[in-house]
Amino acid sequence: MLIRKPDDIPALEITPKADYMNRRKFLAQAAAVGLTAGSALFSPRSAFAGTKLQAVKSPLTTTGEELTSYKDVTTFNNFYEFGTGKEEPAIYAQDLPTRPWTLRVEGKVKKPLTFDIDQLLKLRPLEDRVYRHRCVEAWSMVIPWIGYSLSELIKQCEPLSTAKYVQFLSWYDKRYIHWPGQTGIQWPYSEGLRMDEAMHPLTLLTFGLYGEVLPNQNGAPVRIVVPWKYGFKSAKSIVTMRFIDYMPPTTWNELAPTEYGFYSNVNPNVDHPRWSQKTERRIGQPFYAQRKTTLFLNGYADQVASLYTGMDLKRNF
Ligand SMILES: Nc1nc2c(c(=O)[nH]1)N[C@H]1C(S)=C(S)[C@@H](COP(=O)(O)O)O[C@H]1N2
Ligand SMILES: [Mo]
Repeated sequence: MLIRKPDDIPALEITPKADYMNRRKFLAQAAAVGLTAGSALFSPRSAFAGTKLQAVKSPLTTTGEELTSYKDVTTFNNFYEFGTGKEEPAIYAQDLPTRPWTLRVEGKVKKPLTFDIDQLLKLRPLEDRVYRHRCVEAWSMVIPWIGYSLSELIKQCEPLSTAKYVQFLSWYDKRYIHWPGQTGIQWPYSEGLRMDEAMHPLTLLTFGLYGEVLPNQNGAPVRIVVPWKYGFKSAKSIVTMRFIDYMPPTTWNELAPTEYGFYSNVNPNVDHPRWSQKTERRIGQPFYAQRKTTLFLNGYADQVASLYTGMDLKRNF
């Protein structure tokens, strides 16, 4: 993507190795470039950051993979609301106000409900689930998430039989967006799933990772994780879930429809128009071990291939 950034922030061109988790150092850097000067918007790092979450091991966890380090998981991110550089969300997402937070369920449901985040956290027992995470940009990670199946929440709302898709809308406040207008993205970030995909037990309503609440840059306080699809299907920091009878417009599909389809199932046999999807680079691995063969449906074919029987996955990419 061709994205120009303001050139008045050279001090923030920090190496991805820098320790952004050190709040005080960050504040000093921010102050040095005048980020906090006169800014009422700048809120201190969430009081919830680092809070432990109790979770039980899930039978749906992925085994046999080495976990990507906490540091890589939390400093190499895509979260365009907070910048387009991989290292930017870890800095700028500290502004994300994660409390109070509500998730509104609307549209074609018998019970349109608004859940407070703390209510959502207690709705079902939290599970530890390791998933492979494959970005459309051909890199991957292995992340120990915490959450419960999205289907558990959906059931509470009793969708009508006319609900065919569910749309997820992310938090959006233009006062906090970094370099708004420069990505061409229409905010809020929008994603969607077909109803059967949303109801699949692997689709995780996610509150944490590595035993604690989600760091802001990973989509605090609640996000979706769909492990057999490219990462962009997994909307972060969601505030609305809308049940609808049509395929919803989605951020990346609207931006570049020939490059990003609605389904976006991980598929090594369907290349992106500008690069191959046959292999991936596993973040954090030594150079000689980084290249991995990409697996059909990201290795989850046994569980989810039946959702797509009879569908031409080259056309429905
Ligand atoms: N709201 C929102 N959600 C988003 C994105 C984003 O830019 N905004 N990026 C997506 C992409 S491209 C990926 S790969 C994953 C990255 O999640 P992670 O940073 O927790 O690894 O989040 C997805 N969800
Ligand atoms: Mo991604």
